[in-house]
Amino acid sequence: MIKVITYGTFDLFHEGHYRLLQRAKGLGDYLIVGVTTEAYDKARGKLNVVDSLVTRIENVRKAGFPDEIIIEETPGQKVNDIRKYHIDIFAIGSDWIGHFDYLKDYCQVVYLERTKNISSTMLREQNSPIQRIGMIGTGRIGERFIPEAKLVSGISMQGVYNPHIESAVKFADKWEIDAYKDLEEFYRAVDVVYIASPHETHYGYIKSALEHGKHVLCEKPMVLKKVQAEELFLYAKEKNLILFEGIKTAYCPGFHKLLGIACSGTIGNIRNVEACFTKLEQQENREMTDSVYGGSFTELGSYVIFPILKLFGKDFETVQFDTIKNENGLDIFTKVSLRYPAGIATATCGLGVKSEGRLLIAGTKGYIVAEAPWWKTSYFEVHYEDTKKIEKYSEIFLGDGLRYEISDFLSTINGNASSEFKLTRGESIVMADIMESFLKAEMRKV
Ligand code: C2G
Repeated sequence: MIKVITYGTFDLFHEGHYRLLQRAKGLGDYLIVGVTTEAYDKARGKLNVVDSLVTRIENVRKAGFPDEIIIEETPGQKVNDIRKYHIDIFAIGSDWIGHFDYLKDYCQVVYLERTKNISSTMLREQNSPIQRIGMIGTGRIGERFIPEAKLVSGISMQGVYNPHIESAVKFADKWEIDAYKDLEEFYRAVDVVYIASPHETHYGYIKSALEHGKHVLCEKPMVLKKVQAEELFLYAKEKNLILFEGIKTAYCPGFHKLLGIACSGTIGNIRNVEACFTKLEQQENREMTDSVYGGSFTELGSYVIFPILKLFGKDFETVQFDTIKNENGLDIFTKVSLRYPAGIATATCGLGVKSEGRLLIAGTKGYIVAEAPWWKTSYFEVHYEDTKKIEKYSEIFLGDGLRYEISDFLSTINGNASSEFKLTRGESIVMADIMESFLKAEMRKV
């Protein structure tokens, strides 16, 4: 009996897939089809798969050719599967020519001609037209956003708005996009808006973008007042628009793995969370000189408060701030203590003091530790009383990580997979509330 194996995502199952499976089956007597998991597709950079694993398996089964369906979870799995299932032929579409020649050491490798003019990408684009994204602000984060956005299919970078037209033109030339100095013209040219302007301008821009019927992804901290966050989320809801706060950790696959383990009972009941993020900043930068909106907490506070809200929830009993200030009266180091009914948490951040920058989650049975840069989680450990027992977890984190946030924002717009649980409106509102309390405690005239 000749055994054949093939693999694929088989998203939005189409004729190309059908014909591939048909010909793969025709190469032998028994066909095994490996269907990729969501985590594996994310890890290999396929961020916009629409159908769930169950749906994709069901579609492959219904095609009628496979004798057996397996799950593909890791890149090295093909070699092991070929040995395990005593495979004679590995078949795959011609878009992969050469890529799988290394399998020739184990079985025959056949590249089947790809069916022309049909692909999952094409169907995704038909179902959900390409979203033209426009960016407001041309700062450092904007520089990081564009290369990441290019990796997410389904959106295209249209242009940038900055009231300082010279900055907009310079930025637009560099990235080969359009520069707009007129906001109305900008809104006419784009479908969705990414806001990366100074913190204090977020509220105004979000409101006007929503008024113009645009979905919005806004950099953290989205706003610095609770009522503003409440008002904007309500307004977005009324207008049936998506409003996302861009805290990239929230959308990072490794952080989700960590949250899952922390909440699974593995370390018992969580009693203490300590999150720290420090980044030494140049004295002359805006963050160190803007005496109203600058300082370490407005800059980095969202990152360190976020895991605490995820693990302990929104209902803390007390919140207390301690700061060390520079000569401009700005906090260069801030410690926030939150008291919950069943636990305590500290969020520490600094722009003028360097610390180890770790995330520590302590429970009644053990603790989880993720070292810096835990906000781009790719590795963490679980420790227990028995010091010899250490569980190690790693997860892919590609590039600057903004691609995960952009991809989740896009799929929410397209109504495919809701990612809103990753950072809820309620959590964003509490975050704005904490920011507001901080600015009040610092007696800043916001
Ligand atoms: N295919 C095809 N014709 C098309 C589209 C896809 O023949 N018009 C083939 C692909 O070449 C592949 C299979 O259908 O052999 C599944 O395609 P995808 O769902 O895009 O999966 P892919 O990313 O190619 O999976 O381990 C995973 C595999 O390495 C590749």
